[in-house]
Amino acid sequence: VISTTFGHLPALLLSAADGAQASITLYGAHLVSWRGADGRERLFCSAKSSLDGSKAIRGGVPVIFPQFAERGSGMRHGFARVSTWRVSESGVDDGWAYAVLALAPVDLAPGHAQAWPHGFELALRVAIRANELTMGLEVRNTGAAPFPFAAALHTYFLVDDVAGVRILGVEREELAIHGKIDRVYDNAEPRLALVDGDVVLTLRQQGFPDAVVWNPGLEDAAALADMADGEYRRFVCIEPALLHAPALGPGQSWRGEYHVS
Ligand code: TA6
Repeated sequence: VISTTFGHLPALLLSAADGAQASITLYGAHLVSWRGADGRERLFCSAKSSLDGSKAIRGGVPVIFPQFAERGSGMRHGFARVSTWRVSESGVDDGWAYAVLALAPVDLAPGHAQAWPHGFELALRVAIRANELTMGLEVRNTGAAPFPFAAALHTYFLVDDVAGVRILGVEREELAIHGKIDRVYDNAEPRLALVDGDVVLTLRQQGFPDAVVWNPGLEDAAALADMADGEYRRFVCIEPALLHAPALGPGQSWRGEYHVS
C-alpha cells in the first residue's frame, strides 16, 4: 500500500500482485478508483468533482453515515463523507491488498461533533484481489447512551451507457433505467447483478438490509454543479444501505459488508 494523492487529496493506493488496484482518499475514506486484474476501471468519478476537501467527492463510493439523504435533522448524507479519516491498518493478506480507515469524534470538525454528540468509532475495510472488491463498514458505540443511525455505501458504478444497463434482483422483472430514477428497496435481495453489455457484476450485501438505485437523468444532472454534461449516462448508483436500524446501544457494534465481483 502506497501513499499517494488524488487531486489535492492524500490517498492510499492498493495494489494486489495479480494487478488489481484501488485508490482511497483519506477525505471520506472514499474509494475513488477500482480496477480489477483485467485493468478495467469499475467506478465512475466526475470530471467536475471537487478534489480539495471542500465538498464530498462526486463518484466512487461515498460512505454515508450517520444519516441517509434528508431522512433526519442532520447534514445531508451525514458527515462521514466530508471528514478526514485515519489509516489504521494496511497490507496484503492471502493475495488481498487491503486498508482499514477509522473515524471517531476526535477526527470531526467541531461543528459536526457538536451536531452529533455521540461516542462512536467507524472502521471501513477495503480489500481487492483479482476481479473482486470487498468493503466492510463497522459502527461501534463507544459512548454511554444509545444512538440511532443509518449507513450506506453509495457506489457509483461506471457503465458504458446507463440506458443500456439492466439490474437484476431489485424488482420482480429486471430493471432498466429510462430517465431519472431514485428508488429505495427496503429488505432487498442480498444478491443483485448489474449487466452492462458483456460485463456482469455480482453484488452481494450482508448486514445491509436495504438497497438504493439512483441516477439523476438529464434533468436532475443539470442541477448538479459537480457533474459535467452527459456524465449522468456513465454511471448508476447501486447502494447497500441500512435505513431503519434500531438504536445502537453502548458497547454494541453493527457491521455491513459489500462484495462486488
Ligand atoms: O442515494 C440517492 C440519493 O439520496 C439521491 O436522492 C441523490 O440526490 C443522491 O443520493 C446524491 O446525493 P448528493 O448529496 O451526493 O448530491
